[in-house]
Parts: sequence; C-alpha cells; structure tokens
Amino acid sequence: MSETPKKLTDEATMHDQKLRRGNGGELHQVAEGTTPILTTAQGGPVADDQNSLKIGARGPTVLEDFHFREKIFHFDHERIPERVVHARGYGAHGFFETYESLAKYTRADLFQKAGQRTPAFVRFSTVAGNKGSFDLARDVRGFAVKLYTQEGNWDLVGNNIPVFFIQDAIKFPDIIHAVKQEPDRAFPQAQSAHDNFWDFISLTPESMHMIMWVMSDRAIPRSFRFMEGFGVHTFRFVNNQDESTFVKFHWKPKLGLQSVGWNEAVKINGADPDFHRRDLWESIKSGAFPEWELQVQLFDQEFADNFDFDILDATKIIPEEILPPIPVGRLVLDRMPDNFFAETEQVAFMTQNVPPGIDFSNDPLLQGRNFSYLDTQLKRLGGPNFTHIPINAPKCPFANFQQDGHMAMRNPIGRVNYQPNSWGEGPRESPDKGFRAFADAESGQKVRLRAESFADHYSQARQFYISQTLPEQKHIAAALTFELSKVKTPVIRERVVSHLLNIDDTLAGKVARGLGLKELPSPADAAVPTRHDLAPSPALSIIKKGPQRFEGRKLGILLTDGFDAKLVLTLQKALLAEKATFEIITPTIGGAQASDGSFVEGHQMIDGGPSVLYDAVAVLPSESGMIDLLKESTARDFVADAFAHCKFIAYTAAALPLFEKAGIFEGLDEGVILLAAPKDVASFIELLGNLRIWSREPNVKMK
Ligand code: HDE
Repeated sequence: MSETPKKLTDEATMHDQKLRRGNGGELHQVAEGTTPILTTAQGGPVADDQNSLKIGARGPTVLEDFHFREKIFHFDHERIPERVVHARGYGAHGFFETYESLAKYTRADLFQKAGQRTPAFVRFSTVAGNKGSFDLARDVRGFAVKLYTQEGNWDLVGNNIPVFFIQDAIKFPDIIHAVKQEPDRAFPQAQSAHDNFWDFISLTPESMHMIMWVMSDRAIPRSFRFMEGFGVHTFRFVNNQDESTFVKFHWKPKLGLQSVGWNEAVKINGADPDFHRRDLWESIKSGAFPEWELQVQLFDQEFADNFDFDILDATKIIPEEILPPIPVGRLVLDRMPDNFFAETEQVAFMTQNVPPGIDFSNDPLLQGRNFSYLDTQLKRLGGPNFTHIPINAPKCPFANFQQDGHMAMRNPIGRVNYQPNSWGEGPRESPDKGFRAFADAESGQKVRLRAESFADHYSQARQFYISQTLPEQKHIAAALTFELSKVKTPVIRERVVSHLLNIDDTLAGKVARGLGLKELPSPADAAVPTRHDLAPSPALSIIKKGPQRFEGRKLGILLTDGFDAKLVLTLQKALLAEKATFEIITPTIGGAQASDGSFVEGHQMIDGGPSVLYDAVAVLPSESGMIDLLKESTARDFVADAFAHCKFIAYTAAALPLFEKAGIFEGLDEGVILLAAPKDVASFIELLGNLRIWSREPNVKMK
C-alpha cells in the first residue's frame, strides 16, 4: 500500500510564520533551504508529522506506521524514576579554585597547587517534595557538589543545614516515610506540617537539634545563592605520609545569607513555584555568577577526644567560634546545563565517590549513605553503566575492564578484558597513586548499639536557639506553632512541647500558648540533661551574618503612565552600580509612558509581579495613574505584603492614597522612604543593604 499523497497546497500565514495548510485545515511547517529535515530516530526522513497513517482519512490507524509507533513509544518512556528523596532539584556547572596548597593535610589532587581549577557540577534540591513541587517548601536544601578531579570524581553530597534528623542510617526510610505524603491520602505535598512527621519527631529526641534548624528561616532560603552548604559528617584528609586529619566542610556564600518569611514563602509558591530555579538561571545567564568559599574545620584525634560531643554524631556541630573554619578555595557557578534532563536529572551523586586523599569517618549515617547511593543509581538510571552518561563520567583518564550491561557506551577494545594478563595490555593497579583507605585500627564486639556519647539530644538544640536574634527566635516559635497547628492529634502536639521544654522554657511557653494548650506538659524524659553552659554561637544566626549590601538582590519598581523618568533612571543606575537587579511592574505588560514622553517596557503586569518576588519595592506612580491603580486589588496587596514582610519601600507622594487603601498609612516607619527627587535615591540604596526592617515586625505580626 502506498501512502496517499497529501494535499499541501494552501499557503497560510500565521503573523510572522509561513505555513502550509493540510487537508483537514491543520498547519504544516515544511523544511526549505538549509532547514534540517525531520527524521525518525533511525534517520529516516519524515514527510508528515501531523497525521498518522490511516485507512482513509477517517479510518483506523495502521500498525505499519513505524514513525507514529516510534514517536509514541519514545514519549511513553521519557520518564525515569524520580529520586526517592531530593526529587526536586536544579543544577549548574562551574569550577572550584584552590587558594593555597593543602598538601600538608591531603594528597587530594585538587588541593595541591594554588590557583588550580577543577570542573564542578552542583545540584541544589529540596528533600520531601516530588519532582514537580514548589521551591519554597519549608525543608532542608540539598547542596550536592561533584568535583571532576584529576584522580576521579569527588562528590560532596551535603545540605544547607550542618546537622541531620537521625544518627543511624537505618532510620532513614522511617524519617523519609514520615515526612513525605501520608501513604493512604497522598498528601500533603512537600510539607512537614502533618501528623506523621511530627509523630515520628516527637518519638525521636535525637532530631531536636535539626528541628531547630528546619523551623528556623534557614529552611526557607531566599535563593540558592544565599545559602550555606555543609558536608555534615566528619571526613578525613589523608596526606602522602598516610597521616589523617579530621575535616568538616563548609560552603559560605559570597553574597551572604538570606531567607524569606513564612507568609512570603507561601505566597511565592503560588506566584512563582520555580522561584529558586528562575533565580539561579537568571543570575548565571546575566553573568552574575554565584560564588561560595570552601572552608574547612580541621582537627586531630586529641581535639575529637576532648570535644563536648562525639564527632561521629551527625546531629552535632563543632561551633565555628571553637574551631574557626579555614578558607581553602572558591566555587563559582558560571554555566547552566544545555539540557535539564541529560545533566541535572541524570547526575548521580554518591558519597562514596572520594579521590585519594579524602576518606570517611565512622559516622554511622555516612557509612549507611556509602551503601545507599550506588544502589539508588541502578534503580533510577536503569543499569550499571550510568557512569557512561557524560555528566557522570570522570574528566580524567580512566581505564578498567568493566564491560557490557544495558546501554554500554564503552567496552574494552581488543582481546584483553581481564588482568593480570600476559599480553602486556590494559590498565594495571598502582599501589603508589591508587586510593589507600586510611588504616584506622578498629576492634570491638559485633553489636547493634548506639554509642552512649550520642545521648545528649537537647544541648546543641538549645545552643542554636539562644544564638539567634530576637526576630529569628520569634520565627522559630511561629514555625513550630504553625506546623503543630496542622497536626490533628493533640497528644503529638503536647509531646513536641514536652521536648521544647528541654530546649528553652520561653520557646516552649510561646508554642504552648500559640497552640492554646491549657497547661504545659511535663518535660520529656531526657537521656542526658540539657547543658546550659554552651555559649551562644553568633555564626548560627542569619541576621548577625547579614551582607549589609543589596548586591545580588532585586527591587520591584511599580510604575504607571506619567511616572517621573529622571527619578526612575537614577534609581536604575544606582541599582546597577550596586550590582543589584530590578523589574518594572506596570498595570499592563505593554509598559508605561513617562511624563517626558519616554517609554519603559514592563517586566511584569501587576497581577504577575506581586511584591513577594522582590527583596524591596519602589512605588513610583503618577497622580493620574494612581486613580486607576486604586481600583486594582493586586496593587493594594503589593504594598500591604511588602509592608507586612518588613521590606523597605520607596515611594513618590502620588502613592500615598494606595498606602491608605492598603491600611499601612498609619504605621509608616523609617523603612518607608519618600523619593521626592533623584538625590534621595542614594540613601535609599544604602538602607536596602539591611535587607529587612525587623523593628517593624512586632507591628505586623502578633506572635
Ligand atoms: Fe541522601 N540520599 N541519604 N542525605 N542525599 C539521596 O541518592 C540517603 C543524607 C543528600 O542532588 C539518594 O541519588 C541515606 C544526609 C542529597 O542528586 C539516596 C541517608 C545528607 C541528595 C540517599 C541519607 C544527604 C541525596 C536519593 C541516611 C546531607 C541529592 C537519590 C544516612 C549530608 C543528591 C540519590 C542529588 C540523595 C540516601 C542522608 C544529602 C536514596 C540512606 C545526612 C543532597 O541514595
């Protein structure tokens, strides 16, 4: 049977596109000139990609339509299993640059020479939500770094929080089951605010330190660019003399730390569920490359033996004031992947990927992870050859006798696929250059036992809490109250409060009042009493470590027709000089015309650009423009939210009726700045460096 020739006679024009119209009115885009011809995956040219092969135009589709079959087959198999945890993520390429040689401590290739650069790929993620969940979930963020060193890939698979919920990997399936959607109802998505999570937590006191971190603003970062990263576990550096030094890894963002508020996060999730993705994409595409400094806390066995807590316990930190981290290099992200699936989705991080010179400690969480990550790649990427995928392949010379398996792209060439062999071919081992595990002396009985040195569950939770500024402490109390308010079983709420009583009485009291508990429960039975002698660690507070700059942040500028062009231009120039960005929000996306006749295009129309998307706002309408804007409720929300979220607001006098309508006129404070003339811009920009005006918070938030 030959295919009936199609009638593709009609020329159709869709605005700027020339097309041909088919028999049923459908449009065909036909290859002409140098345009490549569409082919099947086998390379066969395709004549018609709009219609399947049928018996008559209205008849059944025939089986022999190999083009249709191949196209649909491939589509049906496009998905691979999402990661069981950290399913939602976003990655970028870059490089790591070493400051000075660390040869004294480690023989790891990437740390040998000052200025040495190592290619890197980083994937940021949330933990609990599915692949399509929103970015601003209250959650830990994954901070996974793959460094393609000259002696093999090193994956530092960390988080933005330096501690973890559990002490032994055997509990990982339980904590993850508990936090994800409940199995019968399949909700809530990407939220810890539900019974199962808090039930598990209330019965797992070792999680209390981590709970303080995830209830703090650290769990709702403003951007990946403003987050710290941590290796979490204690690792080892091993030098050429096979001497070991313990090491903890920290990534410090160059632009400082910043988070959003909870009410803001909830609204961002609606306005732009891809808020963090977009932020990374836009900053890298615009050439503002995010940067982190790698810092290491180095210590020996003696320090470990004398430290207050067990350095193998991943629910504990070593405060930076006790052991200051040393800067050793910088990580710069300067290129987005060409294809999200090929790179970000298929990247396979594994804690056990360490080059010679880096080794593990006995942290039982790390030991369990070293088992898990290889296993998960087999399931997710479908076979043992996932290192053949370019994003996972080493960028240094490599050779071995692994062969065959699904989708094998590389096989040994020639006769030899084993060793030792007599053919003088193929790679051989190197006792000198190869990885040598640190020869730690181990002894003991085979037991299922938690070390007694892991038993203090509350002291560092308290230390974290007392290290926060007042607004940050309030946010922790509010987050706990919110989360527990979503828990339907009263006894679980009470149980959590009973743990809080072992952390801080004021915190426990606030949460108990917030939940409307009639009386305080008795404190949870603690394995070890809480220490009150641990000094506050300022390094744990986001606000205390604020950047004092607006660099890397974004101002939302709300304009109407008739705006003051000179003022807006001065503002834009000042922002660019500060290395900050801005978006223009106008009543329609078409833009606005200034009083001098000049024109500015809108980045957002008012409905699409709520103030939650910006770090601060400027409301600079004209008097006539304000007449219409007063009828627009999203404009009212724009200023009401900016005010409620403690943001700095610049305005022209014409904006005052909108402030009145938004109910903020009475409470205007020093965070609301009149731009009467271009000369006022400079002091506004300086003020923006504070990022938020926290002194306003008691006036806009009850608890
Ligand atoms: Fe993971 N974790 N994890 N984890 N983890 C995975 O590996 C696991 C833990 C972390 O962007 C999985 O490839 C166990 C701590 C990140 O692709 C899986 C335990 C920390 C990512 C897995 C932990 C992490 C993962 C799922 C208990 C912070 C995302 C998909 C001991 C230090 C990496 C995958 C990416 C991913 C297992 C605990 C960080 C199942 C068993 C602690 C950033 O292998």
